[in-house]
Amino acid sequence: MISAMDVVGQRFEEGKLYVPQMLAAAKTMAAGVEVIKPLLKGDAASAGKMIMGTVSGDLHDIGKNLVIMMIESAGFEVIDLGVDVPVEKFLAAIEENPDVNLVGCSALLTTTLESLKNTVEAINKCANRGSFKIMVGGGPITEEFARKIGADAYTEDAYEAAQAAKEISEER
Ligand code: B1M
Repeated sequence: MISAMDVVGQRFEEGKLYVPQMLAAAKTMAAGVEVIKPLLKGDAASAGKMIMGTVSGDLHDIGKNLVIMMIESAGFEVIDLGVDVPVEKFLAAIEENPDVNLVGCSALLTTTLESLKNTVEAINKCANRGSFKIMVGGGPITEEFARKIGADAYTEDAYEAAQAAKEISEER
């Protein structure tokens, strides 16, 4: 399904597909993901708690939802803040959940990289910053950019995200 989405993205870039078709592809993929979801059984033991959202200005949520699905199946409880999440909402969720182990931010547009940077910078100033790790991911993000903005981990896909979640939450 991800490869098919890449084809949709490529055709959109070439002007052969438009936003409505891109949206239809997204809805189709979301329906497919719902079929897979019950097959991924979560670990009964709680590995920890994660807060996750797509940053302000960005409406893409399929990648975020896949990451959530994999991280839940690795035994984490995930609080999904949704899409277009303002910095204040991330900060409020962190304050309301002092036992949080991981905060994840997703960004899919080059235009929302700035928003990701602002979000991570603000989260880095939280009083309890030492008690959780920040993970970022999404198309335009690189390892170098993630490090530069002060995130603890960058992963390219949902599988790697779940592996990293387990590893870095154990580092605490
Ligand atoms: Co949008 N869109 N889109 N779009 N869209 C892209 C991202 C784009 C690359 C298409 C293209 O031009 N080739 C392009 C961005 C270009 C850029 O900035 N460089 C683009 C654009 C331009 C736009 C609009 C501006 C179009 C317009 O309106 N003119 C607009 C922006 C709206 C907004 O957000 N403000 C827009 C809108 C939309 C739809 C709403 C129609 C729809 C999204 C619907 C939805 O998500 N519910 C949509 C779609 C479907 C796409 C493409 C085709 C597919 C995205 C997707 O779901 N991929 C996309 C092209 C592409 O990606 N090939 C495109 C599948 C998904 C599983 O992959 O999201 O990358 P991905 O997630 C991966 C990894 O990135 C990673 O793991 C995931 C799973 O392996 N990951 C993380 C993601 N988050 C992570 C977090 C982590 C770790 C890993 O830790 C916390």
